[in-house]
Amino acid sequence: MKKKRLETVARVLAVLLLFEIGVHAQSVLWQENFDNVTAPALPIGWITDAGFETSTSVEGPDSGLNNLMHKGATFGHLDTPPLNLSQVTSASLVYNARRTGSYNYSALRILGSADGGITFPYIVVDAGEALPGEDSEYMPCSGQLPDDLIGLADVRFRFETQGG
Ligand SMILES: [Ca+2]
Repeated sequence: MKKKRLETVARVLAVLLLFEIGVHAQSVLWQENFDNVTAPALPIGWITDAGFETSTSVEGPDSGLNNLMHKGATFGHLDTPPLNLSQVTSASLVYNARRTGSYNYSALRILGSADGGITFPYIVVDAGEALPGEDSEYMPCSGQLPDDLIGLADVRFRFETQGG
């Protein structure tokens, strides 16, 4: 019985937090800091399978108190609103992330959709590179957008996690 309770505590501590997600070309094309909604609500246009919510539990540097959170050992995904990349020739997805020690650094990957979120066949940031190797600190993460997403008018990104 005692052991089971310890496992539960470890899972509650498994937290992934993201703030200031943006797409950058030579300038910032799009950005979200999650500060214009009240936790646990997501901003308009973001779609999750209930695995993600916003939280004020750990403030991010220079991004206000509210941030995106995934907690626990469950699978989950979160899709961004549609983005218009028709005017760009190259771009990167840039974000800051923090994880607790029990949330595996390879649990998250970021996928891209060229059809408005119906399918996500493109890897933007692969598992093992989408979260900081070091836990308990916010760190910048990024991925170059694959050529197949450049110049399209209806692109979405999916944060897909196996949980911690
Ligand atoms: Ca924020």
